[in-house]
Amino acid sequence: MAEQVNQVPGAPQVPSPDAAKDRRNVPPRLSVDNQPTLEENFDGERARPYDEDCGFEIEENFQRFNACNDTFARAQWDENVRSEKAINWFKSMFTQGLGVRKTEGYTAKDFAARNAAWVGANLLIERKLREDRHDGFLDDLSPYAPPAAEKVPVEDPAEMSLELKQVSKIFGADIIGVTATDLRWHYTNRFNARTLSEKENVECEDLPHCIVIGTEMPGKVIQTMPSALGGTAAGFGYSKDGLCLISIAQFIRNMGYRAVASLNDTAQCIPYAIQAGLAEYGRHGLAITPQYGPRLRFGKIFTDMPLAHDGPAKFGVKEFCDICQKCADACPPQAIPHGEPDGAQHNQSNFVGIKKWNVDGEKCFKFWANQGTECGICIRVCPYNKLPETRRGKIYFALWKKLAGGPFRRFALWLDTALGYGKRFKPSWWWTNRPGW
Ligand code: B12
Ligand code: SF4
Ligand code: SF4
Repeated sequence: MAEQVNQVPGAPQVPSPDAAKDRRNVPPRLSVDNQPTLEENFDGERARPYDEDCGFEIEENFQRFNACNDTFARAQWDENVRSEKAINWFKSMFTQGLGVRKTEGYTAKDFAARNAAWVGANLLIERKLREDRHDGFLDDLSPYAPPAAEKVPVEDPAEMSLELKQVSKIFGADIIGVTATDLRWHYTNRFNARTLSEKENVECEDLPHCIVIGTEMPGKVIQTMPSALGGTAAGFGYSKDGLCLISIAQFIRNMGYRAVASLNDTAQCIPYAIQAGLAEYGRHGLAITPQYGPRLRFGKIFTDMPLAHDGPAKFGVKEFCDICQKCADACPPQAIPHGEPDGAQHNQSNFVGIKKWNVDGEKCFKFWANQGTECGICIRVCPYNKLPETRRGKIYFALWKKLAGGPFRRFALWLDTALGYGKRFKPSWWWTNRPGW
C-alpha cells in the first residue's frame, strides 16, 4: 500500500461520518495500468473569439487536461515519477528537519522560514481534510458561509467590476482582471490524494465570469534560488493568495451571489491570467505581467455576479522570448525548451493540442525533489523579473520594458546581461544584509 502524503501532521484525525461508507466505495486507485480518464470529445467551444489576441493556438486534437496527470499528482500514484525524495518533498513543509543540511540556503534556519511561509496554505488545507478535500491544491476553497439570502442588485456590471477590484486590493490582490469562464482550461477530473484515485471536478458552467487575481511573491529571497530560503516565496505566495481568494469570494457571497474560489485546483491559472489582460505567456511556461514579470502567484474566482470583462493586453513578451533563452539556459535539469513553441508533449503532464512552449514537469519536479525544496531559477533569471525600489530603478524598468517590447529588444537583452540582473545572491547575503522580502 502506497504511503499517503495528504495527512497533515497535527491535523485532527477524526474519521468523517461517512468513513465506513467511503471504505466500501473506494474508487479504483490510479496506477501505470489504470491511467487517468481522458475526455474523448470536448463538447464546448474549441476556439474562442479572443484566442488570437491572447496568442492561443488551439489545434484540432485539443484535449482537456485531467488534474490526475499533473506532475504533483503523478508523484503520488505513478511509480515512474514517485520516489522517496518526492514524498519527502511533500512532507517537508510540515516536518521541520526534512531536507535540512549544512549547505548554505538549506540549513534548519532556512527551512524554518520556508516551512513557516506555508502555514497559511496548510491551514486552508487542514480545514476540510477530514472530508477528503485538499482545499486550494486539489479542491476549490470551501466557502466560509453561503450566499446571503437577498442579492444586492448590480445596476452596472462595469461599475461593479471596478468596485470588486477596489475591495480585492484590501484583501491583498496586487493585480486583478475579469474574463469569461472558459471550460477549456478546467480540469476534467480531480485527484483524491487519500485514495490515489480520480474524482469529479466542481461544476462552473453556470458561473459565467472568472476573476483572476495575482499576488506578488517576495523578490529578494527569489534572488537566492535555488534554496529553501527561496522556497518561502512559493509558500507565502500560496498563503497570501489563499487568504485573498477566500475573502473576495466571501464578499461576493455576502452580496448574495455564488462564488467558487480556486487556487491551484479546478482550472489552469495561466491562460485565465492572459485572457483577463494581466499577462503574456513566456518561454518558461509562466505568465509574465508588466508589473512583476513572472514573480507572482495567481488564483481565480468563478461567479454569477454581473461583471464586465477585461481584454487581453500584449506588451511584446513573445517576440522578446524568441530572442532570449535565459530561462532555458539556466534551468539545471534543462526542462525549458530552447526552440519555437511547438506544443510537443514531454510526457502525459502536458496538454495535448495547444501550440505553446511546454516545460518538462517531470524533469523540473525531480530537481525539486533532489533539492528538497521548490525551485524558481526561471523566475530569478527572467529579465521581466525586476524589483525596482528607487525612483531611478522604476524609471529604468519602465524604459527597459519599452525597449524590450519594440525593435530595440536585442539591446534590452544585452543591457539586462551587462547590468548583471538575474544573478544568484547567496542566502547568507540575505540573512546578513536583510534587504527586506
Ligand atoms: C502542476 C504545476 C507545476 C508542476 C508540473 C507542471 C506539469 N506540467 O505537470 C511543476 C513542478 C513543474 C511546477 C513548477 C513551477 N510552478 Co507550477 N503549477 C502547477 C499547477 C498546480 C498546475 C498546472 C497544470 O495543470 N499543469 C499541467 C499541464 C496543463 O501543463 P502544460 O500543458 O505544460 O501547461 C502549463 C503552461 O503551458 C500553462 N498553460 C496551461 N494551459 C495553458 C493554455 C494556454 C493557451 C497557454 C498559453 C498556457 C497554458 O500552465 C501550465 C503550468 O504547468 C499550476 C496551478 C494551476 N492550476 O494553473 C501551478 C503554477 C503554473 N505554477 C506556478 C509557479 C510559480 C511555479 C514555479 C515557479 C515554482 C515556484 N517556485 O513557485 C515552477 C516553475 C516551473 C515552470 N517553468 O513551469 C504558478 C505560475 C505563476 C505564473 N507567474 O505564471 C502557478 C499558476 C501556481 C499559482 N497558483 O500561481 N508547477
Ligand atoms: S523551477 Fe527550476 S527546475 Fe523547474 S523549470 Fe524553473 S528553473 Fe527549471
Ligand atoms: S527568461 Fe527570457 S526567454 Fe525566458 S521567459 Fe523570460 S524573457 Fe522569455
